[in-house]
Amino acid sequence: MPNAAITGTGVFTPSEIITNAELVTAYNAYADLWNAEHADDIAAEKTAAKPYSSEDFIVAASGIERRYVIDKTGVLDPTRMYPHFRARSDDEPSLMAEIAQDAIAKALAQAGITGTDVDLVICAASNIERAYPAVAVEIQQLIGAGGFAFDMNVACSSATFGIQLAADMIKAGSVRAAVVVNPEITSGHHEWRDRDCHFIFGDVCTATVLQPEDAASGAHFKVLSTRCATEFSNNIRNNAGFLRRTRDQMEDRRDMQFMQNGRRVFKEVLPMVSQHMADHMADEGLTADDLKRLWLHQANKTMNSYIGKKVMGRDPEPDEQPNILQDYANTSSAGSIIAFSKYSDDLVPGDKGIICSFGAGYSVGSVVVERA
Ligand code: CO8
Repeated sequence: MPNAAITGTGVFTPSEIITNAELVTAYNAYADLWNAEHADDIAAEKTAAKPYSSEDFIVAASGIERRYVIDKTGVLDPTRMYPHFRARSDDEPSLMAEIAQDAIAKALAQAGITGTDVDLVICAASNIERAYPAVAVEIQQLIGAGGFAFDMNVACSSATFGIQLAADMIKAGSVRAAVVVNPEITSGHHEWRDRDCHFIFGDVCTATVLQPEDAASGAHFKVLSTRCATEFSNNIRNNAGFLRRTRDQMEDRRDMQFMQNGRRVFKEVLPMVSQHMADHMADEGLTADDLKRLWLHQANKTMNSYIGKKVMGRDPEPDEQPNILQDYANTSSAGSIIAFSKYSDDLVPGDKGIICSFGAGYSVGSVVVERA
Protein backbone atom coordinates (compact mmCIF):
# COMPACT_ATOMS: atom_id res chain seq x y z
CA MET A 1 0.00 0.00 0.00
CA PRO A 2 1.57 3.36 -0.99
CA ASN A 3 1.92 5.96 1.73
CA ALA A 4 0.16 9.28 1.02
CA ALA A 5 2.10 12.53 1.09
CA ILE A 6 1.21 16.21 1.05
CA THR A 7 3.28 17.48 -1.87
CA GLY A 8 1.93 21.02 -2.19
CA THR A 9 -0.25 23.66 -0.58
CA GLY A 10 -1.55 27.00 -1.82
CA VAL A 11 -3.40 29.95 -0.33
CA PHE A 12 -5.60 32.47 -2.14
CA THR A 13 -5.82 35.62 -0.01
CA PRO A 14 -8.36 38.29 -1.06
CA SER A 15 -6.96 41.78 -1.61
CA GLU A 16 -9.40 43.62 0.68
CA ILE A 17 -8.74 43.93 4.42
CA ILE A 18 -11.17 45.02 7.13
CA THR A 19 -9.45 46.18 10.31
CA ASN A 20 -11.19 45.93 13.68
CA ALA A 21 -11.44 49.73 13.69
CA GLU A 22 -13.29 49.77 10.35
CA LEU A 23 -15.51 46.90 11.41
CA VAL A 24 -16.48 48.48 14.73
CA THR A 25 -17.18 51.87 13.07
CA ALA A 26 -19.54 50.20 10.59
CA TYR A 27 -21.24 48.09 13.26
CA ASN A 28 -21.74 51.07 15.57
CA ALA A 29 -23.21 53.12 12.70
CA TYR A 30 -25.59 50.22 12.03
CA ALA A 31 -26.51 50.11 15.77
CA ASP A 32 -27.25 53.88 15.68
CA LEU A 33 -29.54 53.42 12.68
CA TRP A 34 -31.30 50.46 14.29
CA ASN A 35 -31.73 52.23 17.63
CA ALA A 36 -33.16 55.35 15.90
CA GLU A 37 -35.59 53.17 13.96
CA HIS A 38 -36.72 51.40 17.15
CA ALA A 39 -36.57 54.46 19.45
CA ASP A 40 -40.22 54.21 20.55
CA ASP A 41 -39.97 50.50 21.44
CA ILE A 42 -36.69 51.14 23.26
CA ALA A 43 -38.25 54.03 25.23
CA ALA A 44 -41.25 51.80 26.11
CA GLU A 45 -38.78 49.05 27.14
CA LYS A 46 -40.32 46.68 24.60
CA THR A 47 -36.89 46.04 23.16
CA ALA A 48 -33.32 46.74 24.25
CA ALA A 49 -31.08 49.22 22.47
CA LYS A 50 -28.17 47.66 20.57
CA PRO A 51 -24.95 48.41 22.48
CA TYR A 52 -21.74 49.36 20.66
CA SER A 53 -19.05 46.89 19.69
CA SER A 54 -15.46 47.56 20.74
CA GLU A 55 -12.00 46.92 19.30
CA ASP A 56 -10.59 46.18 22.75
CA PHE A 57 -13.17 43.45 23.35
CA ILE A 58 -12.52 41.82 19.97
CA VAL A 59 -8.75 41.57 20.47
CA ALA A 60 -9.06 40.46 24.11
CA ALA A 61 -11.78 37.84 23.45
CA SER A 62 -10.45 36.40 20.20
CA GLY A 63 -6.97 37.66 19.26
CA ILE A 64 -8.33 38.79 15.87
CA GLU A 65 -6.98 42.12 14.55
CA ARG A 66 -8.15 42.15 10.92
CA ARG A 67 -9.65 39.90 8.26
CA TYR A 68 -9.50 39.55 4.48
CA VAL A 69 -12.76 39.67 2.53
CA ILE A 70 -13.64 39.49 -1.15
CA ASP A 71 -15.85 42.61 -0.91
CA LYS A 72 -15.57 45.07 1.95
CA THR A 73 -17.88 47.83 0.68
CA GLY A 74 -21.06 45.81 1.19
CA VAL A 75 -19.92 44.50 4.58
CA LEU A 76 -19.03 47.98 5.84
CA ASP A 77 -22.20 49.69 4.53
CA PRO A 78 -24.31 50.10 7.72
CA THR A 79 -27.50 49.91 5.65
CA ARG A 80 -26.46 46.56 4.15
CA MET A 81 -23.81 44.64 6.17
CA TYR A 82 -23.15 41.80 3.73
CA PRO A 83 -20.98 41.60 0.61
CA HIS A 84 -21.82 42.61 -2.94
CA PHE A 85 -20.92 39.84 -5.38
CA ARG A 86 -21.88 40.43 -8.98
CA ALA A 87 -24.38 38.00 -10.50
CA ARG A 88 -22.69 35.43 -12.77
CA SER A 89 -24.18 33.57 -15.69
CA ASP A 90 -24.16 29.77 -15.53
CA ASP A 91 -21.49 29.79 -18.24
CA GLU A 92 -19.00 31.72 -16.09
CA PRO A 93 -16.87 30.14 -13.36
CA SER A 94 -18.66 30.36 -10.03
CA LEU A 95 -16.99 32.48 -7.34
CA MET A 96 -15.94 29.45 -5.29
CA ALA A 97 -14.45 27.79 -8.37
CA GLU A 98 -12.62 31.00 -9.32
CA ILE A 99 -10.81 31.39 -6.01
CA ALA A 100 -10.23 27.63 -5.86
CA GLN A 101 -8.34 27.82 -9.17
CA ASP A 102 -5.92 30.37 -7.73
CA ALA A 103 -5.12 28.34 -4.59
CA ILE A 104 -4.88 25.09 -6.59
CA ALA A 105 -2.46 26.64 -9.14
CA LYS A 106 -0.08 27.54 -6.28
CA ALA A 107 -0.39 24.08 -4.68
CA LEU A 108 0.17 22.27 -7.99
CA ALA A 109 3.23 24.43 -8.75
CA GLN A 110 4.72 23.46 -5.39
CA ALA A 111 3.99 19.79 -6.08
CA GLY A 112 5.57 20.11 -9.54
CA ILE A 113 2.53 18.68 -11.34
CA THR A 114 -0.27 20.11 -13.48
CA GLY A 115 -4.06 19.87 -13.37
CA THR A 116 -4.04 17.07 -15.94
CA ASP A 117 -2.14 14.87 -13.44
CA VAL A 118 -4.99 15.21 -10.90
CA ASP A 119 -7.64 12.48 -10.75
CA LEU A 120 -9.55 13.55 -7.62
CA VAL A 121 -10.86 16.98 -6.60
CA ILE A 122 -12.62 17.38 -3.27
CA CYS A 123 -14.19 20.79 -2.66
CA ALA A 124 -14.43 20.78 1.13
CA ALA A 125 -15.94 23.88 2.73
CA SER A 126 -18.42 25.06 5.34
CA ASN A 127 -20.88 26.32 2.73
CA ILE A 128 -21.23 25.36 -0.91
CA GLU A 129 -22.67 28.07 -3.15
CA ARG A 130 -25.20 25.84 -4.91
CA ALA A 131 -26.73 22.40 -4.47
CA TYR A 132 -25.57 20.95 -7.81
CA PRO A 133 -23.74 20.35 -10.03
CA ALA A 134 -20.95 19.97 -7.48
CA VAL A 135 -18.57 22.93 -7.43
CA ALA A 136 -15.77 20.33 -7.28
CA VAL A 137 -16.78 19.01 -10.73
CA GLU A 138 -16.65 22.55 -12.11
CA ILE A 139 -13.18 22.97 -10.59
CA GLN A 140 -12.14 19.60 -12.03
CA GLN A 141 -13.02 20.88 -15.51
CA LEU A 142 -11.39 24.30 -15.00
CA ILE A 143 -8.04 22.78 -14.00
CA GLY A 144 -8.19 20.06 -16.67
CA ALA A 145 -8.26 17.19 -14.17
CA GLY A 146 -9.48 13.70 -14.95
CA GLY A 147 -11.02 11.14 -12.60
CA PHE A 148 -13.81 12.39 -10.39
CA ALA A 149 -14.77 15.18 -8.01
CA PHE A 150 -17.25 15.85 -5.24
CA ASP A 151 -18.23 18.44 -2.63
CA MET A 152 -18.27 17.84 1.08
CA ASN A 153 -19.06 19.91 4.16
CA VAL A 154 -17.90 19.28 7.72
CA ALA A 155 -17.79 23.02 8.57
CA CYS A 156 -14.44 23.96 10.15
CA SER A 157 -13.16 20.39 9.86
CA SER A 158 -13.80 20.09 6.12
CA ALA A 159 -10.10 20.27 5.15
CA THR A 160 -8.79 17.61 7.55
CA PHE A 161 -11.72 15.30 6.81
CA GLY A 162 -11.03 15.81 3.09
CA ILE A 163 -7.35 15.05 3.60
CA GLN A 164 -8.24 11.79 5.36
CA LEU A 165 -10.51 10.77 2.45
CA ALA A 166 -7.88 11.65 -0.16
CA ALA A 167 -5.07 9.91 1.77
CA ASP A 168 -7.19 6.77 2.16
CA MET A 169 -7.98 6.71 -1.56
CA ILE A 170 -4.31 7.15 -2.42
CA LYS A 171 -3.37 4.29 -0.09
CA ALA A 172 -6.10 2.12 -1.62
CA GLY A 173 -4.71 2.88 -5.09
CA SER A 174 -7.97 4.36 -6.42
CA VAL A 175 -6.41 7.77 -7.15
CA ARG A 176 -2.88 9.00 -7.98
CA ALA A 177 -3.09 12.74 -7.34
CA ALA A 178 -5.75 14.46 -5.26
CA VAL A 179 -6.56 18.09 -4.59
CA VAL A 180 -8.49 19.05 -1.45
CA VAL A 181 -9.61 22.66 -1.89
CA ASN A 182 -11.30 24.86 0.72
CA PRO A 183 -12.91 27.99 -0.75
CA GLU A 184 -14.26 29.60 2.41
CA ILE A 185 -16.37 32.64 1.51
CA THR A 186 -17.50 33.08 5.09
CA SER A 187 -18.53 36.72 4.49
CA GLY A 188 -21.56 35.44 2.54
CA HIS A 189 -22.99 33.37 5.38
CA HIS A 190 -21.83 35.40 8.34
CA GLU A 191 -24.13 37.73 10.29
CA TRP A 192 -22.23 41.00 10.32
CA ARG A 193 -25.13 42.65 12.25
CA ASP A 194 -24.65 40.49 15.35
CA ARG A 195 -22.30 42.15 17.84
CA ASP A 196 -21.52 38.83 19.55
CA CYS A 197 -19.93 37.36 16.45
CA HIS A 198 -19.52 40.10 13.79
CA PHE A 199 -15.73 40.09 14.19
CA ILE A 200 -15.12 36.35 13.88
CA PHE A 201 -14.76 35.47 10.19
CA GLY A 202 -12.77 36.21 7.04
CA ASP A 203 -12.56 34.92 3.45
CA VAL A 204 -9.77 32.79 1.97
CA CYS A 205 -9.17 29.65 -0.08
CA THR A 206 -6.61 26.93 0.60
CA ALA A 207 -5.62 23.91 -1.48
CA THR A 208 -3.67 20.78 -0.58
CA VAL A 209 -2.20 18.33 -3.09
CA LEU A 210 -1.79 14.70 -2.03
CA GLN A 211 0.09 12.02 -3.95
CA PRO A 212 1.58 8.60 -3.24
CA GLU A 213 4.90 9.24 -1.52
CA ASP A 214 6.88 7.59 -4.32
CA ALA A 215 5.43 10.12 -6.78
CA ALA A 216 6.64 13.16 -4.81
CA SER A 217 9.22 15.09 -6.82
CA GLY A 218 10.45 17.43 -4.09
CA ALA A 219 10.27 18.17 -0.38
CA HIS A 220 7.00 16.87 1.01
CA PHE A 221 5.20 15.73 4.14
CA LYS A 222 4.37 12.04 4.66
CA VAL A 223 0.87 11.57 6.02
CA LEU A 224 1.64 9.21 8.90
CA SER A 225 -1.88 8.95 10.24
CA THR A 226 -5.28 10.66 10.16
CA ARG A 227 -8.20 10.63 12.58
CA CYS A 228 -11.69 12.18 12.40
CA ALA A 229 -14.43 12.33 15.01
CA THR A 230 -17.89 13.92 15.30
CA GLU A 231 -20.40 14.45 18.10
CA PHE A 232 -23.74 16.19 17.49
CA SER A 233 -24.23 19.68 18.90
CA ASN A 234 -26.56 22.60 18.10
CA ASN A 235 -24.13 25.15 19.50
CA ILE A 236 -22.81 26.12 16.05
CA ARG A 237 -25.60 26.06 13.51
CA ASN A 238 -26.86 27.53 10.24
CA ASN A 239 -30.44 26.65 9.20
CA ALA A 240 -30.25 27.81 5.57
CA GLY A 241 -31.31 24.95 3.34
CA PHE A 242 -33.57 23.78 0.57
CA LEU A 243 -36.54 23.02 2.88
CA ARG A 244 -36.60 26.60 4.07
CA ARG A 245 -39.23 27.78 1.56
CA THR A 246 -41.62 25.05 2.65
CA ARG A 247 -41.97 26.64 6.06
CA ASP A 248 -44.19 29.59 6.98
CA GLN A 249 -41.86 31.76 9.04
CA MET A 250 -39.81 33.08 6.13
CA GLU A 251 -39.45 36.51 7.73
CA ASP A 252 -37.02 35.23 10.37
CA ARG A 253 -33.72 35.07 8.57
CA ARG A 254 -31.23 35.32 11.46
CA ASP A 255 -30.95 31.54 11.72
CA MET A 256 -30.07 31.27 8.03
CA GLN A 257 -26.67 32.74 8.86
CA PHE A 258 -23.95 31.51 11.22
CA MET A 259 -25.17 31.22 14.81
CA GLN A 260 -23.27 30.02 17.84
CA ASN A 261 -23.28 29.82 21.57
CA GLY A 262 -19.63 30.86 21.79
CA ARG A 263 -19.13 30.27 25.50
CA ARG A 264 -20.47 26.70 25.32
CA VAL A 265 -18.45 25.97 22.19
CA PHE A 266 -15.36 27.17 23.99
CA LYS A 267 -16.05 24.98 27.05
CA GLU A 268 -17.14 21.83 25.21
CA VAL A 269 -14.77 21.78 22.26
CA LEU A 270 -11.56 22.30 24.26
CA PRO A 271 -11.69 18.98 26.17
CA MET A 272 -12.92 17.15 23.08
CA VAL A 273 -10.00 18.37 20.96
CA SER A 274 -7.35 17.91 23.67
CA GLN A 275 -8.49 14.32 24.29
CA HIS A 276 -8.71 13.59 20.57
CA MET A 277 -5.14 14.75 20.00
CA ALA A 278 -3.83 12.94 23.09
CA ASP A 279 -5.47 9.66 21.97
CA HIS A 280 -4.25 10.04 18.40
CA MET A 281 -0.68 10.70 19.57
CA ALA A 282 -0.76 7.79 22.05
CA ASP A 283 -1.99 5.38 19.36
CA GLU A 284 0.83 6.51 17.07
CA GLY A 285 3.39 6.16 19.87
CA LEU A 286 4.09 9.91 19.84
CA THR A 287 4.88 12.11 22.83
CA ALA A 288 5.04 15.90 22.95
CA ASP A 289 8.83 15.71 22.54
CA ASP A 290 8.34 14.08 19.12
CA LEU A 291 6.40 17.09 17.80
CA LYS A 292 8.04 20.08 16.16
CA ARG A 293 4.82 21.89 15.32
CA LEU A 294 1.06 22.14 15.83
CA TRP A 295 -0.96 23.72 13.02
CA LEU A 296 -4.27 24.29 14.81
CA HIS A 297 -7.67 25.48 13.65
CA GLN A 298 -7.72 29.26 13.88
CA ALA A 299 -10.83 30.37 15.77
CA ASN A 300 -9.62 31.87 19.02
CA LYS A 301 -6.15 32.61 20.38
CA THR A 302 -6.95 31.62 23.97
CA MET A 303 -8.44 28.34 22.74
CA ASN A 304 -5.29 27.56 20.75
CA SER A 305 -3.02 28.42 23.69
CA TYR A 306 -5.05 26.08 25.91
CA ILE A 307 -4.91 23.19 23.41
CA GLY A 308 -1.21 23.79 22.71
CA LYS A 309 -0.45 23.66 26.43
CA LYS A 310 -2.49 20.47 26.92
CA VAL A 311 -0.81 18.72 24.01
CA MET A 312 2.77 19.86 24.74
CA GLY A 313 2.46 19.71 28.54
CA ARG A 314 3.86 23.28 28.68
CA ASP A 315 3.32 26.63 26.96
CA PRO A 316 4.35 26.08 23.33
CA GLU A 317 6.89 28.49 21.86
CA PRO A 318 5.27 30.79 19.25
CA ASP A 319 7.06 28.94 16.42
CA GLU A 320 5.81 25.58 17.70
CA GLN A 321 2.17 26.63 17.38
CA PRO A 322 1.88 29.43 14.82
CA ASN A 323 -1.27 31.53 14.83
CA ILE A 324 -2.51 33.34 11.73
CA LEU A 325 -5.91 34.36 13.08
CA GLN A 326 -4.73 37.84 14.05
CA ASP A 327 -4.45 38.58 10.29
CA TYR A 328 -7.04 36.25 8.74
CA ALA A 329 -9.62 35.82 11.58
CA ASN A 330 -11.47 32.49 11.57
CA THR A 331 -11.50 31.17 8.01
CA SER A 332 -13.34 27.99 8.96
CA SER A 333 -11.75 24.88 7.41
CA ALA A 334 -8.91 26.82 5.80
CA GLY A 335 -7.33 28.11 9.04
CA SER A 336 -5.09 25.17 9.94
CA ILE A 337 -4.04 24.80 6.30
CA ILE A 338 -3.03 28.48 6.06
CA ALA A 339 -0.89 27.96 9.18
CA PHE A 340 0.60 24.77 7.68
CA SER A 341 1.23 26.37 4.31
CA LYS A 342 2.95 29.44 5.76
CA TYR A 343 4.84 27.78 8.61
CA SER A 344 6.22 24.42 7.47
CA ASP A 345 9.10 25.15 5.05
CA ASP A 346 11.66 25.38 7.84
CA LEU A 347 11.06 21.83 9.12
CA VAL A 348 13.79 19.30 8.25
CA PRO A 349 13.43 15.63 7.26
CA GLY A 350 12.20 13.60 10.22
CA ASP A 351 10.41 16.53 11.89
CA LYS A 352 6.83 15.67 12.82
CA GLY A 353 3.76 17.79 13.47
CA ILE A 354 -0.02 17.68 13.66
CA ILE A 355 -2.58 19.60 11.62
CA CYS A 356 -5.78 19.78 13.67
CA SER A 357 -9.15 21.38 12.98
CA PHE A 358 -12.32 21.58 15.06
CA GLY A 359 -15.71 23.20 14.88
CA ALA A 360 -19.36 22.76 14.02
CA GLY A 361 -20.83 19.29 14.23
CA TYR A 362 -19.02 19.14 16.62
CA SER A 363 -16.18 17.82 14.52
CA VAL A 364 -12.45 17.33 15.03
CA GLY A 365 -9.88 16.10 12.52
CA SER A 366 -6.15 15.51 13.00
CA VAL A 367 -3.41 14.69 10.50
CA VAL A 368 0.03 13.58 11.73
CA VAL A 369 2.72 14.48 9.19
CA GLU A 370 6.48 14.00 8.88
CA ARG A 371 8.80 16.13 6.76
CA ALA A 372 10.62 14.16 4.07
N1 CO8 B 1 -17.97 44.29 21.66
C1 CO8 B 1 -18.05 44.56 23.00
N2 CO8 B 1 -18.59 43.71 23.89
C2 CO8 B 1 -19.08 42.54 23.43
C3 CO8 B 1 -19.03 42.19 22.07
C4 CO8 B 1 -18.45 43.13 21.17
N3 CO8 B 1 -18.35 42.86 19.84
N4 CO8 B 1 -19.57 40.97 21.90
C5 CO8 B 1 -19.97 40.56 23.13
N5 CO8 B 1 -19.68 41.52 24.05
C6 CO8 B 1 -19.95 41.48 25.49
C7 CO8 B 1 -21.11 40.57 25.83
O1 CO8 B 1 -22.34 41.26 25.74
C8 CO8 B 1 -20.79 40.16 27.25
O2 CO8 B 1 -21.17 41.19 28.12
P1 CO8 B 1 -21.74 40.84 29.60
O3 CO8 B 1 -20.60 40.14 30.29
O4 CO8 B 1 -22.08 42.18 30.16
O5 CO8 B 1 -22.90 39.94 29.38
C9 CO8 B 1 -19.27 40.08 27.27
O6 CO8 B 1 -18.84 40.90 26.16
C10 CO8 B 1 -18.75 38.68 27.09
O7 CO8 B 1 -19.38 38.07 25.93
P2 CO8 B 1 -19.17 36.58 25.55
O8 CO8 B 1 -19.43 35.71 26.72
O9 CO8 B 1 -19.94 36.26 24.29
O10 CO8 B 1 -17.61 36.63 25.17
P3 CO8 B 1 -16.54 35.49 25.18
O11 CO8 B 1 -15.47 35.87 26.11
O12 CO8 B 1 -17.14 34.13 25.30
O13 CO8 B 1 -15.94 35.61 23.69
C11 CO8 B 1 -16.10 34.45 21.58
C12 CO8 B 1 -16.77 35.40 22.55
C13 CO8 B 1 -14.84 35.14 21.03
C14 CO8 B 1 -17.05 34.16 20.44
C15 CO8 B 1 -15.66 33.15 22.30
O14 CO8 B 1 -16.74 32.62 23.02
C16 CO8 B 1 -15.17 32.07 21.35
O15 CO8 B 1 -14.24 32.25 20.60
N6 CO8 B 1 -15.79 30.90 21.41
C17 CO8 B 1 -15.42 29.76 20.56
C18 CO8 B 1 -15.90 30.04 19.21
C19 CO8 B 1 -15.53 28.97 18.23
O16 CO8 B 1 -14.49 28.39 18.23
N7 CO8 B 1 -16.46 28.75 17.34
C20 CO8 B 1 -16.23 27.89 16.27
C21 CO8 B 1 -17.05 28.44 15.19
S1 CO8 B 1 -16.39 28.25 13.65
C22 CO8 B 1 -16.99 26.81 12.93
O17 CO8 B 1 -17.22 25.80 13.50
C23 CO8 B 1 -17.26 26.90 11.49
C24 CO8 B 1 -18.69 27.16 11.28
C25 CO8 B 1 -18.93 27.39 9.84
C26 CO8 B 1 -18.35 28.68 9.35
C27 CO8 B 1 -19.34 29.76 9.31
C28 CO8 B 1 -18.83 30.94 8.54
C29 CO8 B 1 -19.71 32.15 8.59
